[in-house]
Amino acid sequence: MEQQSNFKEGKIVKINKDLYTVLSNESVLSCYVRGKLKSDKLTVGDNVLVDVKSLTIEKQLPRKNTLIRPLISNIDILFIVVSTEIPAFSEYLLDKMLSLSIYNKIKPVIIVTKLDKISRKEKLQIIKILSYYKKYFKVYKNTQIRKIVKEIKGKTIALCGQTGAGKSTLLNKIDKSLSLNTDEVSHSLGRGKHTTRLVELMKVKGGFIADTPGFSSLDLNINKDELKYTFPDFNYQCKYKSCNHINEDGCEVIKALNNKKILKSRYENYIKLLKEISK
Ligand SMILES: Nc1nc2c(ncn2[C@@H]2O[C@H](COP(=O)(O)OP(=O)(O)OP(=O)(O)O)[C@@H](O)[C@H]2O)c(=O)[nH]1
Ligand SMILES: [Mg+2]
Ligand SMILES: [Zn+2]
Repeated sequence: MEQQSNFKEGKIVKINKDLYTVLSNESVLSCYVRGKLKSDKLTVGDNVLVDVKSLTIEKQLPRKNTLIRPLISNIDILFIVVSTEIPAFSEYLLDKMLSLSIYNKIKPVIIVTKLDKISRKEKLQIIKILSYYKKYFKVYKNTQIRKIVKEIKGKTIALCGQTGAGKSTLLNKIDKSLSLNTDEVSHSLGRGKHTTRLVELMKVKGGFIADTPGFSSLDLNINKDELKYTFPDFNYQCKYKSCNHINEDGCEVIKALNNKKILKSRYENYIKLLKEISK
């Protein structure tokens, strides 16, 4: 019994070479990994058992999910940060991140930034598009901090979105004490400069949040026949249960598309993603 009290459960919040920072209750432990445990299998977000005497990670607890690039586990919510200008609004990246999130059983929350930088006309266009997404997903502006904070308590959250989209800026607004580095976007590149480099979980507003390095590409390892289930707006009963909504007989999704019930760009991005998977 006495031996067992040496072990404490905690969460890996940072990995720097072979040093693992584990948060256990309120204590921060700097740990190494026990030899027999394959250290390359541990990621930020892993729940582990730590021997607090020797400060070694002894055991990895079961995982809920893992995201690659950024490599992180046990995510409950993905804050998908989408910029409206520099980097430009991309329905394709948004749809890709939504699919990835749903496929990994992560609740997606869309957060729109830089609405202050675009013209009234552009803003109306984007708001119209977002009103479609609102039927199926949570959508906030980055100015709606109070609403965003309500999502955080008790959850582990990763931020994703292109470099320069405003992820770190958003986190700084959520918790002013964080003072994360943010940077001007590069105007010649029309995007950010990957200001954030390490993946790290931070204790914020009663939950854990990881600011992540921005990425312009995303690995999509989704099964081709399962992609359709990551589009909640495609939930129509087609003639054939195996229908992939391409050109099958009696496809209700294509019918809904033609009746303008499905956003055209959503359907186009679905086909584009299917092609990307099939490559
Ligand atoms: N006008 C305006 N500028 C913003 C907004 N959000 C972020 N920015 C600016 O956009 C630039 C990039 O913001 P960051 O927060 O560094 O972007 P990031 O997503 O963390 O970028 P990476 O760390 O490279 O992935 C900074 O100059 C911010 O001040 C916004 O809502 N409006
Ligand atoms: Mg950043
Ligand atoms: Zn169909």
